[in-house]
Amino acid sequence: MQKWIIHVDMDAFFAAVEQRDNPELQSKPVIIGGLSGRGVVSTASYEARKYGVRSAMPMVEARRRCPQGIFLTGNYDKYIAVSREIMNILADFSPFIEPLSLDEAFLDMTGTEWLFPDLVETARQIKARIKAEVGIVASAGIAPNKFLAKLASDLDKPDGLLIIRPGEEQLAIAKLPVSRLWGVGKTTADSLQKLGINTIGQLAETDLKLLKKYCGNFAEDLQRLACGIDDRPVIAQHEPKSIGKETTFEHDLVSVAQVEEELLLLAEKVGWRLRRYCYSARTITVKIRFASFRTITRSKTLTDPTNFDELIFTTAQAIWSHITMNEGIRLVGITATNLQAGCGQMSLFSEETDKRQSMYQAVDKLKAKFGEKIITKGRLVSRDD
Ligand code: TTP
Ligand code: MG
Repeated sequence: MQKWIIHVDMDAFFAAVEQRDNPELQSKPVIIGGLSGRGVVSTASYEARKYGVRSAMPMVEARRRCPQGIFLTGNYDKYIAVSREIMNILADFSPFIEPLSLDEAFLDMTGTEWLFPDLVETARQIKARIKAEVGIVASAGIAPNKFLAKLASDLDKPDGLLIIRPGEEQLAIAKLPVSRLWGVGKTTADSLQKLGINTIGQLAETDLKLLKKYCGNFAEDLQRLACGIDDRPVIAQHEPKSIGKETTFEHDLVSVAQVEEELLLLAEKVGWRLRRYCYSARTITVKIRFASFRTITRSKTLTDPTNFDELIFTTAQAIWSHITMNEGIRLVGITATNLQAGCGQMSLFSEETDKRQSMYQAVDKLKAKFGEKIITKGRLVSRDD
C-alpha cells in the first residue's frame, strides 16, 4: 500500500497567535522572545523576517536589525491551549497523529483513500479549518514519508501547500543544500562541503564507501535520506481509549424530547468519529449534567461492538429512559469505550449490515468532503444550528 504522510506546521506560530489576538499587530514586524539583556528570539512574524530576524537569534541583534519591531514576551499557556485546538482539528483527519512540537504534527494518511481520495484537497481542508476555527495560517506538506512531508511543508512557507509524489522524490530535493537533511548540522555540512558535496543531489550520488570514511555509520542513513527514502513510521501518541462528544447548552433543556434530539445528534457525531478512526465500541455511556450541576453517567455494554449511529442512539436512548428528569439539563454527552480497531460492524455479517456499511461509506465520504453537518437524520433537519 502506498504510504502517505501529511505534515502540518503553523506559520510563525507564537507571533501569529499574538497577531490574531491584537489587530494592531497585524501586518507588523512582531518579535517574540526573551526581552532581557541575554534573551533570544523565539519567533518572528514574516514581516519581521524581512529584516533578517530569526528564531534563536540574540534579542539585541533582532533589535538592531529591526528597531521598528514590536517586541513581546509571549504567553506560553495560551500557545499550549491553541496547540490543543489545532491537534483536535488534525484528529478529525487521521487517528494516527504524531505531534512534533506545539505547532506541528505528522498525520499518517495511509489507507484512507476511500475517505480522503485527494490529499491535496484534504490538506487544503485542514488549512481552511485551522484558519476558520483557530484563526492562524498553517503550511502543509504531503509526501510518501515523514522526511519529505516535513520538507515539503517548509519549502512553500508561509501559507504553503506542496505535494511530493512517489517517483518525484529525488528530483524534488536534489538542488537543496545538504543542511536540509535531518541530522545534518553545521559540522556535518562543513565536512561534506570539504568533499565537494553541497547539495542533496550530490550527496545521493556520492560513493557510499567514501561517505562512510567521513560520516561513519551515519553515512548510510544520510544517503538514503538524500535519495528521498525514509522508513520511519508515524508514532501516534496513544491509542484512544474512548471517543466521545458532549454539548453544554446555552439554555437548559426542559423536555424529554429535547434531550432525545440531542442524543441523536451526539450519536451521529460519535458514530462518525468512530468510523473515521476505524474503531467500533462495545460500551456506550451517557452523561447528564443537571441545572444544579449534579452530574450522572450511565453505561450499557453491547454484545457486539458497533460504530453505527442508530445503534449508538438506541443504546443511549435506552440508558436515558432510566434517568428521571426532575430539573433542567445543562449538558448531555455520549462516550464510546471498550474500543476495538476495525472499520466495520464487527462479527455481524449479514446483508443488512453490508448495506448499512455501504450507506455509511457514502455518508462519511460526503461528511469528509463537505463537513459533518452536510448529512443528518431527517428528524434533525429543522434545527437551525
Ligand atoms: P517553528 O515551527 O520552528 O517556527 P514558527 O512556527 O515560528 O515559524 P515557521 O514554522 O513559519 O517557520 O516553531 C514553532 C514555535 O516554537 C515558534 O513560533 C516559537 C517556538 N520556538 C522557539 O521558542 N525557539 C526556537 O528556536 C524555535 C525554532 C521555535
Ligand atoms: Mg511553525
